[in-house]
Amino acid sequence: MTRELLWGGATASSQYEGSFNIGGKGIDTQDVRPYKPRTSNATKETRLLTQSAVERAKADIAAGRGNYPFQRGTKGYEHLEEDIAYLKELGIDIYRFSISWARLFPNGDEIEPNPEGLAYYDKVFEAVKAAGMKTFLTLTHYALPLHLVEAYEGWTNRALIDFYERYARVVFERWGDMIDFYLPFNEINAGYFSPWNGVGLIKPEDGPYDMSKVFQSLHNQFVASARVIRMQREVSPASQSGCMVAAFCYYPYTCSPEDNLLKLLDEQVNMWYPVDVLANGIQPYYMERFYRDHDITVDITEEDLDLFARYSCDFVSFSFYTSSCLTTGENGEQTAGNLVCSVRNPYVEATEWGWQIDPVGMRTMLNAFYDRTHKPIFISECGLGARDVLEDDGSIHDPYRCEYLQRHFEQIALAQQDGVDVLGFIMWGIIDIVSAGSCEMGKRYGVIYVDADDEGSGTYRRIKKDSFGWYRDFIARYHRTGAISF
Ligand code: BGP
Repeated sequence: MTRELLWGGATASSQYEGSFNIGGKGIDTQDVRPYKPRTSNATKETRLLTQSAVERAKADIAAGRGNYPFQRGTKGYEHLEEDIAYLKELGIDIYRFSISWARLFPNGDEIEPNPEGLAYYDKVFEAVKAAGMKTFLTLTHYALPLHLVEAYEGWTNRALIDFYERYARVVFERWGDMIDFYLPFNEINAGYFSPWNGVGLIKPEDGPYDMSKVFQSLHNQFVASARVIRMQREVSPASQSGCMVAAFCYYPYTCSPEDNLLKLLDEQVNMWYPVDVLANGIQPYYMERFYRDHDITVDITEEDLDLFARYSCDFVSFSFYTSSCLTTGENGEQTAGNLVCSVRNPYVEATEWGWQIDPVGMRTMLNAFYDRTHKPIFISECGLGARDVLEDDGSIHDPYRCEYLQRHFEQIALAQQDGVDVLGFIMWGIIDIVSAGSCEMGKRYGVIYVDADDEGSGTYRRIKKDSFGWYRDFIARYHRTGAISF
């Protein structure tokens, strides 16, 4: 029997809310990321921050200067009621959003939460529920209180596990009966590729990250995930717990045995490692070799392993945007992708940002995740980042986004026929928000346009794109007929 799917849309606090220093909120790791034009090769400075970059940002904040897009997001904090009304009109079944840890605990290590932060999210949960939508909560979506980076060195420090469980307990004790699905972390594999976003690690000024610190941080986040699930099952047993990774749909660039082995080995460390720990409840064998080969030391206790075995998640989730070709050779043109770079695949098209459009990859990933975990799967992010144009008559025509969605929905239907237990699909960036990777406004994902640019200029008024009506009608037709159809 094929499950009736839930159709949704997503935002993330740091990319959407803005009001970074309003209502008692503390500074977080996203507030200090500067905008750099993508044409410059400085974009790494926006993603992998050094100590000097953090100091410069703090000085800019004190002086009220500089272009830090996550400080303003797309002003969701001020537009809450209006935006929820749009989502209700859209008719989505479920809304994915994240709580800003620094809004509840400005420094992250306080004992008591910030009352203004509690009051804000009371409004959010009430508005979502009043609109008849289910909630899909991301407990933290890349935004770590900056104090935890500066005073504790981010997730390298096991102390963050206790701080995080304290924060999560406040969330579930206050809103647990309104949390239908949740993720302890967004893309918990990102800490390897984006240590600043993923695990709050400052990049050394003159060299690479200490990989023992990176993998200790990942392990500590896995322990925190399991501790949160243990607590949630006491406090709010009806909520469904998930683990989420960025899906890396890898293809060997050639049929050489070495390229094929590379695909398997890279998939293990880049994607399956968190899934095996958090969904399958094991510390996977292959990490021993990886640690040995890279001279990595990670402190893993018997108690940690017992937590993994006893508190694995209820469902599995991934973000899917693109696929990547890997090769051991030097052949092939490099291209970009979500979190990693790879070789250009001649069989698929790519976006202006180099992200390859591969709907069949969605079906491949759904089968691969279900095959590995035998747990229901929620697609928690998928969407098309594009340069949408606001016409003189106030319309925005984005047929390319409707086509992207249709081609991916067709593959979800095929995966269901394959026997994969799919829970639902959550479109990324249901409303235009700041790009996590590039800090741009110009890379738009939403079915709702926000009139703002990379420098923060604009009215921030909301305008429905053509894709708004397309998605609204698709969802209504699906629930009327029980089938994915166009
Ligand atoms: C994922 C993040 C999202 C979102 C998405 C799109 O890694 O979980 O926050 O940003 O990527 O990426 P970008 O915004 O860089 O286009």
